[in-house]
Amino acid sequence: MSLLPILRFPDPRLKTLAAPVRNIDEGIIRLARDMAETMYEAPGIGLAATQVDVHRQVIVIDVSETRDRLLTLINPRIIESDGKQVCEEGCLSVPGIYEKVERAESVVVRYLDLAGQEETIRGDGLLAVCLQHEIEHLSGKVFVEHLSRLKQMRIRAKLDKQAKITA
Ligand code: K2U
Ligand code: ZN
Repeated sequence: MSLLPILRFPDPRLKTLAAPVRNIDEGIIRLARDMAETMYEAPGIGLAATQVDVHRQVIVIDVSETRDRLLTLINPRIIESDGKQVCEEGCLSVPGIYEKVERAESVVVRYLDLAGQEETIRGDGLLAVCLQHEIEHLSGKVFVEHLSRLKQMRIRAKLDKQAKITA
């Protein structure tokens, strides 16, 4: 098992479109396992392969209080969405930034599990937010792009300042 380095916004690699997984081989299974380990260690409630600079459609999620309900979704697709909710979001690629984002209240997602079985999951509340947030990463979008241009400029300036201090 290994911890994977997480790309930091505004790294241009975060804008890469992830390719569908055609064959769930040892490499994909190892990637999913390392992503889960990285997510739990961060700690986070979700992680997309894009964030660890692997541009394949794989996400891991665990929104449980007990941190023992891992979901691994391959080639996830939102097939239904309903309602609206506003939730304060964070992102392991945008450390220290938490902003409100409007998203669908509930979603239905079709995906492949690690055994290659087609599954469907309905999520609402935080699970719905996390599913949308992670699936968006696979299309090269980071949650701050939902914010105003002014807010995005302020966030970039803050992260640049942080990077200079820690360099
Ligand atoms: O993509 C990521 O970096 C994962 C986010 C997941 C997230 C999605 C939607 C709303 C909040 C978080 C990280 O887990 S951010 C860290 C975190 C952990 C628990 C609760 C909120 C934020
Ligand atoms: Zn994120």
